[in-house]
Amino acid sequence: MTNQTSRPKVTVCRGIFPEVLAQLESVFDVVHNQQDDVWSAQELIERLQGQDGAFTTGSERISGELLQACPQLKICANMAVGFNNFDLPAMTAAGVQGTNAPDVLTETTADFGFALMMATARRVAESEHFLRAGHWTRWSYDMFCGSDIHGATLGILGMGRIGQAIAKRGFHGFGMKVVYHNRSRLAPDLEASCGAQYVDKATLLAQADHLVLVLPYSAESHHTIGAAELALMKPSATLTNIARGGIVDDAALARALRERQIAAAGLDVFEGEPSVHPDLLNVPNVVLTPHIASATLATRKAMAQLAADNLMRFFASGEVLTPVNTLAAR
Ligand code: 8YV
Repeated sequence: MTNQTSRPKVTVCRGIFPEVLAQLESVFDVVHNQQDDVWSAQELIERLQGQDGAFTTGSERISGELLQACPQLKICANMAVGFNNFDLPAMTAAGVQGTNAPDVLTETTADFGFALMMATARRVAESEHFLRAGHWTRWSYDMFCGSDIHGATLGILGMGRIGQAIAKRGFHGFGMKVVYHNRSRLAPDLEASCGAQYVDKATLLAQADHLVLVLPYSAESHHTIGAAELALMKPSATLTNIARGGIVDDAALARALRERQIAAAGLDVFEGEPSVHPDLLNVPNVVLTPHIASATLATRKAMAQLAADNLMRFFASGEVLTPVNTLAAR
């Protein structure tokens, strides 16, 4: 469909794998950002004006204001499964196709969620800091005692593909009891494959020894875990967030950690990231990672390829592989 005179114009908003960029450059006129600058909202508008498509990551906010300023934009392909950076109603109203990058990151992200939960329960980061600081001078019977994963109760809030993959690890690999809460209950065969039992949110909070958050961010899920929810958890419990910043009230969590209302937390995502609430930096019983749950080379390449495939398919045929909105027929 594409030829030299009518090649669609596409902006790739962040640095990406050179081989994926090369594929895009073979069919589109590309504005790229291989220096990987983080553009302000105004700079993003300027780079998207006159462009037909955008390759975005979770860092680029596609707002109503941007869509108004860029009326020729037809598609935004997100290199992320989450798409809370899209104002989806505004995109749909403007006839802009949105796509995400699901499935290719499920197992990798579940691996990381499990790793972060284990590091949190077994105090891996805290004890490493102790060792590096030269404080390890002798063994003692209760030094860095944490809590068990095997046989414990794993609580999962948000039982989509990643939640189910974490549940399977816990149930089949570690003999955990798995309880979950989700907007909708899974079909019985899916519940059985995860060994998971559906409970209401209060029961989940009260029963979980290790609570993992894997729900999408939206206005409704803002501060799903705040002071009131933390108060329902066991003092011995851990909380792991690999979902999105804003699902947890970070100030309330820092307080709960400092006061040992819960034992520990593992956080890969933060409100206002890459800034991290200063109180979280000052409590020892938290493992902090910089939004890397999907970060293996193979998975990041698959995510970038899927976003690129969505763009190439769209401009070749009008179809996409992984839409997040449905446009009225044009
Ligand atoms: C991305 C993510 O690395 O896919 C998601 O939703 O949170 C991560 O895997 C990040 O959003 C960058 O696009």
